[in-house]
Amino acid sequence: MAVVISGKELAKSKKIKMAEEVKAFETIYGRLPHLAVILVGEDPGSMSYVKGKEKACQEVGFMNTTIRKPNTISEDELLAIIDHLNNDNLVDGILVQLPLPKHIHSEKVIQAIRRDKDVDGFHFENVASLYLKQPGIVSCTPKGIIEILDSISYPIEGKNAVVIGRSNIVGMPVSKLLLDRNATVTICHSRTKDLASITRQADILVAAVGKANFVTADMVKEGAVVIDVGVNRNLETNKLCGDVKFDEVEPKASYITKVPGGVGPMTICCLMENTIECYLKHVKE
Ligand code: L34
Repeated sequence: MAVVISGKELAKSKKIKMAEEVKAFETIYGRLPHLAVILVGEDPGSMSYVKGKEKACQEVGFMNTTIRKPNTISEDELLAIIDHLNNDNLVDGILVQLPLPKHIHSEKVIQAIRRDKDVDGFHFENVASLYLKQPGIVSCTPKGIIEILDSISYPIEGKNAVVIGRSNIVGMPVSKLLLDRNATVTICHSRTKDLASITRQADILVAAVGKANFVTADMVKEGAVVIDVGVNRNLETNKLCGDVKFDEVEPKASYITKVPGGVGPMTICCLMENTIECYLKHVKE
């Protein structure tokens, strides 16, 4: 029987603390942190996550602008919006919700966001800072995963961490963060041979594959900590599920996160933290 770590509850308590801080900020610095979110199109997942971000901004007391555009928007129009937000001194953070429609070059759009407003931590310089252990904005999902492990005071040092998935958004950065905590990290992916023999060595197993029910009980070591990063949406039922076959993996794990209610809410919580970080740089300039 595992302890189910509630990312939702953890995020809730962290947001209450942030709301207190933010209240004080207004008196000290004369304005509130401001997060701008751009949502292109009507992907049900993206719409839901952006709603979550708006709600979190309300909860912590940020100013929030969400710009919604149809998926017919051109790359130039989108770049013009970013340019405008880059130059708005009252905007601290800019986030373009991914994925973008195919006719838009996502990387070009993401890199157009000023580094000091890059609350996602996707800017080349923020990515480089992570790998060179320099100060910078760390992207929200990997940061949230580490906060989840810290919430149970899990001693990461010396442990075997296995990350399934090598994306720039989750797999790669969370691997680096775990390595920085002195875990022995193995990154697995679609070409990995005998995946289960590797994942069975994991004290910490991070599933960021993007395939429902991908991680089964036979892949998990007794007593492992299992972090499910999957956001797989059943388009018919609109239900969200993770990468882990929860019912069979849970009895083997010592700690486990669930989808929904696990990593997702912590992603949003870390977005709030990153916005505060950018805001404090701006008001102290
Ligand atoms: N630019 N694009 C950018 N930044 C990000 O950090 C994201 N991500 C991913 C998709 N695209 C992005 C998110 O915000 C995934 N993601 C995200 C954020 C929040 C939640 C899930 C994914 C979340 O709150 N999930 C809830 C359930 C919400 C629902 O039911 O729709 C949960 O409890 O898991």
